[in-house]
Amino acid sequence: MIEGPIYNKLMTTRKERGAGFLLLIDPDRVTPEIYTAQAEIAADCGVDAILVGTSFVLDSDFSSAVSRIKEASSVPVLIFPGSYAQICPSADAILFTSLLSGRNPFYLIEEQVKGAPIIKRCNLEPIPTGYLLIESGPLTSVQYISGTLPIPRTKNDIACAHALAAEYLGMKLVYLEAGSGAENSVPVEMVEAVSSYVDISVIVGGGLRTPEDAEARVRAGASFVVIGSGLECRSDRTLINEFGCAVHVKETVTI
Ligand code: 1GP
Repeated sequence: MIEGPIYNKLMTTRKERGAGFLLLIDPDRVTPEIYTAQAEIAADCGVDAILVGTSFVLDSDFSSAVSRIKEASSVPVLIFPGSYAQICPSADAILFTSLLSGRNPFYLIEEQVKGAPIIKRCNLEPIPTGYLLIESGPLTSVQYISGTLPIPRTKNDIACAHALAAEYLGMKLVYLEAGSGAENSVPVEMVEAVSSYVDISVIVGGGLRTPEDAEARVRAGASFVVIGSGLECRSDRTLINEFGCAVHVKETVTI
């Protein structure tokens, strides 16, 4: 598969800034006023791309949320889908995920088969991504909704084997996911083990509450970190900026 412009842009970011800062907006949790404000200030605050996604749509109109975010933002907007029903044309790209850590055929392949023709029709750039759920404490929404068991948080060898399978299946990214608002984020040791084991870029997200949490994952080898609930309901420039500085380790000025 030919690599698309958004994937290439992400790779350039990783190279030039040390790692990329991905802001997750969940339109089920953030009001349109807040997410529009976040999208407007994203580029100035060091956000490299915005992910828009939710485990399931409650009362939000997902497609118009993506359009509003895209209109307000000058950084790429990627759909991070909870289901094929969230595919819409106004984004720049979509993380075409398969929940490889689970054994539920619905999230391994069925959603993808339903979504692929819609992605083509919408002319979206798909970025094939192996999605691995990592044990993080109390049951998270994504575990509950997907009906899958996460990889035990101390089993680095199992996480590495799944990540390598993603690479050998031709996926471009592997996402280590603790779950939104997770009590415990993906352990630094696991990020280190997986990042040094595979050649594809590693995304880490879920429960990263502070810039220090994010920086520790980058120092361990993560190419991208995702911050959602750590910023939710806030369009605080200072805090978003602090996450950006922490993630962009190549730009950090050391005295
Ligand atoms: C969830 O990894 C993302 O899919 C981000 O998680 O909301 O906990 O930052 P948080």
